[in-house]
Amino acid sequence: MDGRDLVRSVRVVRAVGPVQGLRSVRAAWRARRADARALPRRGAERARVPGPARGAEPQPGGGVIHFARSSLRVRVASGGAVFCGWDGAAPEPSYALAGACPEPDARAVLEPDTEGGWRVVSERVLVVVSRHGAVEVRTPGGAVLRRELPPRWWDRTDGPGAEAGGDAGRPEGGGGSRWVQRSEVAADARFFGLGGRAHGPRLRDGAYRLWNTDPGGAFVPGDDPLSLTMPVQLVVADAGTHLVFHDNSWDGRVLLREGTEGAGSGHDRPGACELRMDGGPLRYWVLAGTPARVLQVWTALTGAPALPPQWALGHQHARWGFGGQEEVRRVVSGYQERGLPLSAVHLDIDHYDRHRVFTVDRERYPDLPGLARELRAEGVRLVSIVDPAVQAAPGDPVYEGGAAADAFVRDDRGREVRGVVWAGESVYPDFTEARVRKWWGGLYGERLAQGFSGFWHDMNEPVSFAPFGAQTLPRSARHALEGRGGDHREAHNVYGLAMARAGFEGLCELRPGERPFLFSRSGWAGMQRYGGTWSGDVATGWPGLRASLSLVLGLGLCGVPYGGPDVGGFSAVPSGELYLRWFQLGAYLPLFRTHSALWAGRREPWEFGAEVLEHARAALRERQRLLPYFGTLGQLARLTGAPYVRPVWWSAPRDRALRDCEDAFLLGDALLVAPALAAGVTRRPVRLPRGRWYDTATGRAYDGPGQVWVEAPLSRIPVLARAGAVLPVAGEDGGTELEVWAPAAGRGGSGLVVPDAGDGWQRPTVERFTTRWADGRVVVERRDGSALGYPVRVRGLEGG
Ligand code: NBV
Repeated sequence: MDGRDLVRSVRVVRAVGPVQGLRSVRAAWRARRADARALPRRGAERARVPGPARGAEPQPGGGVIHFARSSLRVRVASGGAVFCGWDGAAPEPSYALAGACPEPDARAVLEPDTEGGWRVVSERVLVVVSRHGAVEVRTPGGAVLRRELPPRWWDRTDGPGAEAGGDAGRPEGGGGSRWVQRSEVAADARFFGLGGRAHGPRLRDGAYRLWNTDPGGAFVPGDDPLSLTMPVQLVVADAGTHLVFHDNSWDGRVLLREGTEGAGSGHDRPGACELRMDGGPLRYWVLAGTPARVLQVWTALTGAPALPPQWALGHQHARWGFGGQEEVRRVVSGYQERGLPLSAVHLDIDHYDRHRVFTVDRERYPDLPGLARELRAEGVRLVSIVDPAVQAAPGDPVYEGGAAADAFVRDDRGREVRGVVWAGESVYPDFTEARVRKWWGGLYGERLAQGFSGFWHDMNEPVSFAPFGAQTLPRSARHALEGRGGDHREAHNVYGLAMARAGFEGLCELRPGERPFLFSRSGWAGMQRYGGTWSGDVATGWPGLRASLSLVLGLGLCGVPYGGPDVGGFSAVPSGELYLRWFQLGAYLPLFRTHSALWAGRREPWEFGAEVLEHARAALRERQRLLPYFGTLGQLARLTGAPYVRPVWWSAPRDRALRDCEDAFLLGDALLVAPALAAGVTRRPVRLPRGRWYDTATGRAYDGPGQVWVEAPLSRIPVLARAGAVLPVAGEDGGTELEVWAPAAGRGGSGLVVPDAGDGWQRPTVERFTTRWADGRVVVERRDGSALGYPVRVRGLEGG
């Protein structure tokens, strides 16, 4: 035990008390012993590289290239995504892929290249494989997007996976060998993604771990990893944008180094990425094109984002420690009395009976279904936290049910793995098994009967408190992994994803007419199929506010569009100014939720004085007005993969100044939001993409590209509208109207509207509008020529 362990022990004991603290020490020892017993020690290893190419076999979409000591499968799928798999790795099985692997593109062909290499030529990308196994992905025009150097493996020579040279006999996909792959990208490239990172969205030089981790208390930029990592990088360069996804859930590290340009001297240093994995297959996908195109192909590959019900786009208020149903009522009345829109209240673990999942503390919540009904009648839903760990308490129905169903993770000797969480000694469902997901999904019936409408998955990295060692399950813990069998080294990162699947599928069965609303702290590539996410325990403070934006932007680029922070920060009492600035940012993010820790004060907008209340009210009303636009963006995210919240370079990835801009974002196509991210800000610079932009508060017009200074008084954050934009907003009477921003002279504009069709599974209709100047007036029309169907308000005329 070192000093850090000691600090951690104190924290664990403080969190769960001395008895559980002692249990957590025992659990940590057990985990250490199990790992020592069950996992192979790092013994003798032999380094291996592919060696020279020996020949190739064409296959649909590409082919297999044989090297002296490995093989590489290259397959271009319809839609243009390129799959590369070494050592026999195939695209499936995969936790990330949405369903069947896309069909190969029959037109992509494998051909011999110069100097003994091979190439796969397809419509959107060219893949060139050198004689020694370097792989270049190029644009059809020949510009190199990414160069992967030949990989290197370390094969065990004294146990499973030991082998002589050659590809034969090696476990499919490379099994347990460690491996490293280095790649180069253009000198001007910028890296984004890797899941939720607090110090982005631009990922600077450094090491990023791929291991979902509860940071254990509040996190700040620089803390890494957090709860939601994924091996997905979006790389943006002048030559083009590409996404690379290493489909491997094992622990790993990504080392990034941005390149440098030699100012025309010809001495550019390329950007570099090194991926080191502790095991698992070496297989990856590369998707190239514009950012919009890349996200569209990514979404086709890994699944369309679940559409939150309309109410989940309104303001939500959470609290750890409401105290009971009377207080919930008081808070809701507080919102109503002050004319503050509220759409949901979230109950944390304190509403459980002694912290046990799927129970209710009946003393504090004697009639939860009654409360839910009452609130629902007033337009407010209840959302329940759901933790995966189940208290190992004989007689507890959830525990007994799970034990009878053989649902819990076991160790190498077949005993239940026991960890410690809030409720005490606990067991963990193995969500990597279909029948366990089914059992767990059924438990949401109890939540629905209590009147809950939505679900908030927490602690699903998964967490087990530990004074030393990893705060999770032992790496040797056994998992079904859909029948393939394996251990926690492979299952850890997909645990939250598989839990989300269990909840989502259960809810679909239990309440087939309504779309589930679910968001999850941990997850992995593809989690958007089941729901969204939130920041986790972001530290109260200005750096935490910045981290909030970084997380939402980064995850959007990894295909998870619905997310948001704990407004006000999780960990401490914010100043009125910080709270307000957070609130104003939150109002433009998909999940708009106030939340705090038990000890961190309150987050109701009236707790910070009259001035903050007035400005928070304005932010809430603006959010309410924008709900039809948020609804449209949610539908478009589902249809196209484009996130609600996009970096300002989204449509101009070649604009380097935009690429480096991290303090503003596009909300859909129409709006550019520039939050106040530091104390005392009253004006701020804003980097504009090309075209005319209107300050929505003053109507003043600015012309991009370039940087302008705009007012950012305490009462609001700057929001600019693109000239020619058409967006749906709620009118005074609650009906939808079109807000149209005057196109620049001689130009036109357009916008999409996807009307709210209710909270079920109705197929959306996409309505397209155009706008233009005619005879000195702004004219708005439906693209299909039919009647407009909405009142129109033209803005931006006063700005000139
Ligand atoms: O359930 C309590 C908290 C929750 O409020 C928070 O949002 C989660 O991120 N939870 C973490 C567990 C412990 C936090 C110290």
